[in-house]
Amino acid sequence: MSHGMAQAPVGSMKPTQSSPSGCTAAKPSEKVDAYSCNESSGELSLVLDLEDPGDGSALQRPPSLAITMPSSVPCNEPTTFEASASDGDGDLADVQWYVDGVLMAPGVERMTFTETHEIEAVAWDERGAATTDRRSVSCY
Ligand SMILES: [Ca+2]
Repeated sequence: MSHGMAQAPVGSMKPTQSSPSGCTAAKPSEKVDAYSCNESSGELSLVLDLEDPGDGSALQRPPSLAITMPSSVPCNEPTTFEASASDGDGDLADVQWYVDGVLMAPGVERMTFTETHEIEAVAWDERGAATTDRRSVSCY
C-alpha cells in the first residue's frame, strides 16, 4: 500500500512590493531608494555604526614620521638618511626615501651630497596609510 503525495496548501507566495498610493516609484529596473509622493518625498538613509572595541583597533591611525638628519651635512662624504617613524597601531611597514622626487632603491639609505637636495621620507603602515616629511638638505 502506498501513500499519495501530500499536497501542501497553496497560498500566495508572490512577493509584493507596496508603495503608498499616489506615489510614483522608480522604474522596476532601477534601484528603488526613494518615492516621490505628490508633494512629499521619502528616502532611505544608511547609517554606518562604527563601534570601537575600546582599544582603538577599529580605527586606522597613520604613521608618525619626522626626518631627523640635519639640514646641512658635509659635502663629499656619505651621509645616512635618518628619520624617526612609529605607528600608534604598531603596524609600521616601511619607510621610503626620495631625493629630488626620485625614489631611492630599497635599502639604500646613504648618499654623498655635493649640492642641496630635497629629501622626502614616506612612512607606510600595513593598512596603506602614509605620512610624509620633507627637508631641504644642503652641504658644506
Ligand atoms: Ca597604522
